[in-house]
Amino acid sequence: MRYLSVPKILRVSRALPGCSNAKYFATNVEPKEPVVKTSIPGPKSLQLKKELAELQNPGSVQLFADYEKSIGNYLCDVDGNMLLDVYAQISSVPLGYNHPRLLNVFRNEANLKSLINRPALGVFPGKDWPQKLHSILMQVAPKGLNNLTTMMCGSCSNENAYKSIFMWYRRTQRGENIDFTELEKESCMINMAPGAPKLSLLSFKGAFHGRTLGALATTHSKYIHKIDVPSFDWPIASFPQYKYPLHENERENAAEDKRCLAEVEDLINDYKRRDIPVAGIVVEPIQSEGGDNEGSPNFFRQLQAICKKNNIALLIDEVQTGGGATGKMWCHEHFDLEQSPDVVTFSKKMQLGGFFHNQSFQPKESYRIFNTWMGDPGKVLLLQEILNVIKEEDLLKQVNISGNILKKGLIDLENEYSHLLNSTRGRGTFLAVNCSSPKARDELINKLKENGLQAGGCGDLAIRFRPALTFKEHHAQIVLDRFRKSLKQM
Ligand code: PSZ
Repeated sequence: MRYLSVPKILRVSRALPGCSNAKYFATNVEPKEPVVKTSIPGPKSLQLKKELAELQNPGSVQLFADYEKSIGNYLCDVDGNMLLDVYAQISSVPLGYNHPRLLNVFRNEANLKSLINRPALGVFPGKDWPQKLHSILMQVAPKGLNNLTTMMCGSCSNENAYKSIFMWYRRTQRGENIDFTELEKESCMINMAPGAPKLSLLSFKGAFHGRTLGALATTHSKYIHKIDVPSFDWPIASFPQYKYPLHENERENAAEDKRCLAEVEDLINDYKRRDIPVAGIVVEPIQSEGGDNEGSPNFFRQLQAICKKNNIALLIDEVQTGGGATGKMWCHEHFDLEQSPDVVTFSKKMQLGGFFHNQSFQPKESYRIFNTWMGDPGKVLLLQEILNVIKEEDLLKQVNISGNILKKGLIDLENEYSHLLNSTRGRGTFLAVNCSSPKARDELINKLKENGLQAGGCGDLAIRFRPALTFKEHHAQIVLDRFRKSLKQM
C-alpha cells in the first residue's frame, strides 16, 4: 500500500536533494478508485486529436494523457479522467507512473549528465559503461547467457538478433577462422548469393516480432502490419491453440503440441530441400499481440530439442513477456528448458532494447552488429533503480499474489458469464480472457473504459492484462468489480 501512504511519500520527497516541492508528491497519490468525468476520448482529447491530424494519421490514438498527473497504476487523461491502467503502455511500464524512486534518478547531476550526453555506444562508451552492463543488465541475464548487445526498441533488437544468428550460421558452415571470399564480398553488395546467402528463419503463425523489414517477415498477427511490404520466403509453422481450462484438456492440448512440432520439423526439411536452410527459430514464450496464445513447457522443450538436432539457433523473444510480469524475470524460466536458449531479446519494461546471447553469437569482426546509439545509458540508470525496487519490494512475489487474485476472479466471472467469457489463462499478472466474439470483445473494452479501466485487446477475441509490477491486491479487486459491472451492462 505504499502509494496510498502519504507520510511515506512525503518522507521520500524530503530526502530528495534539491527538491523542495513536497506538495507535489503529497497531492500525487493514487486515487482510491477510478474517476470518470467525461466520455473517453473527452472533449480535450478530441481537440488535440484534430491538431495531430494536421500532421499525421491519429486513428490509433485512444486519448491524450496527462503524464504530470498520472500516478502509480492510474493513467490520467487530459480531460481529468483517472483510469486504472492494466495495459500500461502496451506492457512497457514496470513501476507505474511517476514512481518517486524514478523521479529521483535524474535529480543526481552525474545521472543527468549521463542522460543528456547520449553517446554512440559502439565507439565512445562512457567510462562506467562496462561496469553498468555488468552490475545492472547482466544481473538479470537469463541463466547461461553471458554476452549482451544493447539496442533501442524491440524491433531493432530482433532485427539485430536475426542478423547475429545468420552470421553464426554462416560462420559454422565456413569454419571458425576462414576469411570471406572475394566473391562473397562482391555479391553481398548487390544482395546476391553467396555473400547474401539464401537462409531462412522459422517463425509461427500469430507471432509478433516487430515492424522493421526483417522482424516484419516473422510477424503474422494482422495483415494491416504487413500489406504492401515485400518480404522473405521464410517458413511459418502453426503455434499451439489450446482448449481451456488446461487441466480438463490435457490430452487434446498435448496432441496440439505434437501437431505443431511435426509441422516445424516438416518445414525445416522442406526448406533444406529448397536450399533455403533454416538458420534459426524465433518464438514468443506467450504469443502476445497474436492473442495471448500460450505454448506449454513441453512444447518449448521439444522445440529446443528440434533446434539442437538440426543445428538451428533458438531465439526467444521476451520483449513483451520479459521484466517480471509472469512472476519470473523471464517467462521462459517457467519452461525448465534443458539448456539456455541461444538468444533472448528484450525491450519494453527493460527500458532499452537488446539481446542476451552466448559467445558463439558474437561476430568476430567489429561493426557487424552496430548502429549510432546501440542503446541508451540514461535508460540503464532507470533500469537500475527499477531492478532495485523490484528486489526491495519483492515485486515478483507481488505479481504472483495479485495475479492469482485476478485470475481466480476472472475464472469466477467466466463461470458466471459463460456466454460472454472463456479461456482465462496466463501467468502472474500476464493474463488474458477471451470474449465470445470480436464484436463483444471491442464492446467490453469500451465498457471497461467507461467504468474506469484502461484495458487492451489482442488477437481477435482476447482482453489482455498487462499492469505494472506495482499492481496490488486492491487493484485486482477494483478490476474485478469494474469487469463485473461492465459485463452486466452488456
Ligand atoms: O502495433 C505494434 O507495433 C505493437 S503493439 C505491441 C507491440 C507492438 N509489441 C512489440 C513487440 C512485441 O510484443 C514482441 C513480442 N516482440 C517485438 C516487439 C517489437 O517491439 P517494438 O514495438 O519496441 O519495436
